[in-house]
Amino acid sequence: MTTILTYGTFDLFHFGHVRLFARLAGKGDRLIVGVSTDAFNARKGKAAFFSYQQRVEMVRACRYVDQVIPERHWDQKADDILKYGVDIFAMGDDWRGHFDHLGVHCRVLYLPRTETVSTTSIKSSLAGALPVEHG
Ligand code: C2G
Repeated sequence: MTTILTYGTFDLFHFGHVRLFARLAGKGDRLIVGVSTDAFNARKGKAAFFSYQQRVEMVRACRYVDQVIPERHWDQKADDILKYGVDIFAMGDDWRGHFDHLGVHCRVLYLPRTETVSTTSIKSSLAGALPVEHG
């Protein structure tokens, strides 16, 4: 069984997140998603619109996701990889290079982001600043 692990805030859950999960699910048998807690987001300098529990509820409801775990700090990844027997650690390519060190434990993949959407662009559009591109 091939287990895949990824992490994120997943605020304003959108099709960019879904497409990432769909691509990851296609590469293995089990997809585990680490959702950043509100406290960790504060350390990341991110203020999510939805709470941790609300974001977990949405991610857990996604058909491609098999398990959701909390992401509480930057350096839990290696422990999680070993704990869950992860074969592939994957992130969107805005993180390219940041997690190469985890290559001693498992394969590390960076997948192209979905460029036509982001939580930031959604917030800006809702604030009346920018139209949300649909592509
Ligand atoms: N993503 C994507 N396409 C988008 C938006 C996001 O593929 N249009 C991907 C990102 O590349 C990332 C994941 O979705 O791999 C989650 O993105 P965020 O919720 O913004 O998470 P981030 O703030 O990058 O936190 O330890 C890792 C961090 O928790 C990642």
